[in-house]
Formats: sequence, C-alpha cells, structure tokens
Amino acid sequence: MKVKISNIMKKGKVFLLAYDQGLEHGPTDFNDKNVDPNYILDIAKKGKFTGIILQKGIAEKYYKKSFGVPLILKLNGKTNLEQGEPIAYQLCSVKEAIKLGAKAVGYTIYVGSKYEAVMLKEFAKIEKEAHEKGLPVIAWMYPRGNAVKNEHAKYILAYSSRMGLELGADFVKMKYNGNVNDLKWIVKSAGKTKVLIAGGTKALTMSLFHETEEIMKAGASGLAIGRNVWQRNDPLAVSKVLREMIFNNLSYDKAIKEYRKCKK
Ligand code: FBP
Repeated sequence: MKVKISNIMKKGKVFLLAYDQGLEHGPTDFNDKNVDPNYILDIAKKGKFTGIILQKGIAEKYYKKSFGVPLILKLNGKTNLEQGEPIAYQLCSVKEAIKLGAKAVGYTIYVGSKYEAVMLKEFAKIEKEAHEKGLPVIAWMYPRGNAVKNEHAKYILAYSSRMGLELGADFVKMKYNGNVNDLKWIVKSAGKTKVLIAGGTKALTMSLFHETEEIMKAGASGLAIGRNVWQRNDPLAVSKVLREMIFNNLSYDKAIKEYRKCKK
C-alpha cells in the first residue's frame, strides 16, 4: 500500500502540535489551563495544525475520529525519572493506533544510547506494519546517552537524520542546534526523508520566529512543536504567525508585524 505522507501535510509542509510531555516530563510542564487535553485539542483545531501528537491514553479518552485534525499516535515513550542510559519501549501497537484513528505514528530512537539496537529493532517492526497499512512514520531522532558527548553537535545530528533515511522513516523529528548551516547539512543528509523541528522549552516569541525563519530556509518541512505554543498565553496568535511562516514563507520581519496585529 502507498504510504500517505500527505495525511499530515498541507502544501508539502507540516505543522504538528505535540502533547506527549505529560509522560516525558510530568505535569510540571502544565498550568491550570494546558493540563486539560481539551484545551490543547482546541488549539490544534483553531490553530489549523496539520496534526496532533498524543500518547494512547489521551487519544482514547479525548480524541474523536471526527475531530478534523489528524492524529499522530506516539508509540513509545518514557519518563524523565530514570536517569540511566535512555530507552523507550513500545507502549502502543500500530493496530491500536489505527483503531484510535491515527493517520501517522511516531517513535523515539535515542541515537547512541546503550540500548539503541533495541529501539532500532522495535522501530523496524513498527515501520513495516505502519507502511503496510499506508501510515507514515515519524522518527524522533534524539542523540542521547553516555556515548554522545554533545547532543547538539552537527556530526551527531546529521548522523541521526541520515539514520532516519537509512531506516525508511518518512519524517525525522529533530532538535535545532541554532546553526542554520548545520541544519542545511542535516536536511541534506536526510535525503528524501523530511525533517521536522521540535520546539523545545519556551523561548522568547522573537527568537521563536527568528529560529522558524532559519529552520524553513534550511529546507526543513516544518515544525512539530509543543510547549512553545501551548505554554503561551496567546497560543492562537503565535500559531497563526508560525503557520504563515511555514506555509506562506512569511519573513521574520513580517512575522513580527503580523504578530503585533494579532495581539491588538
Ligand atoms: P516540545 O516542542 O514541547 O519541546 O515537544 C517536542 C518533544 O519532542 C515532545 O514530543 C516530547 O515530549 C519532548 O519534546 C521530549 O523532549 P526531551 O526528551 O528533550 O525531554
């Protein structure tokens, strides 16, 4: 079956809202508003995201197939309590994801971890099944563990994006190290695998727009962003501007003007 990468794309670009931090970090990331999954689903819809990333528990209890924003089911995950070599085992099957209405699945590989091989094997199985069912696969490629001296180094990030291509991932989700030339090489190394950039901890709005301009100029296909949207008190204004930057190449200068307009 043909893999439908267009499931989570618009005009060849991607804008995903990530909300799996409750498992990865715990509710320390949340306040009274964004602790409620319905608040996030509302942002995903009104912010016109091309997909929402959830773990299975939230999808089961809050996501309806008729919702209108495609679901990306995250199939593995872990807490940040265990401080040893990172490993995140599969927690949900492709079958369950499809039953919940998923239009794509995601899986984290801790590149360089002592347990890398376990995750590669699990990923390969998941990818095979997802592709047989026509579902695109996003690999969170996060270099981490004792063997990784600097997880932001160009070398290890490019190695990770290339791994995504070698493994057959449709998209890799990576962190931006703040160097646009490094990102160009990382995107080039990924070949036909599309590169999505994660948001990270909440940044100043201006730096978020500045980085987004660089990210898109470097050839990435879009953002898969969480805290930098839903931790703000104006998530819809920020989403609107980011959307324009991703889908309509809005420049940084125009983004600032647009943002000020949205705030009025
Ligand atoms: P953010 O945009 O909030 O950084 O989310 C992106 C993401 O990949 C989430 O999907 C995931 O929960 C989190 O980052 C994991 O980040 P880390 O492993 O660095 O704690």
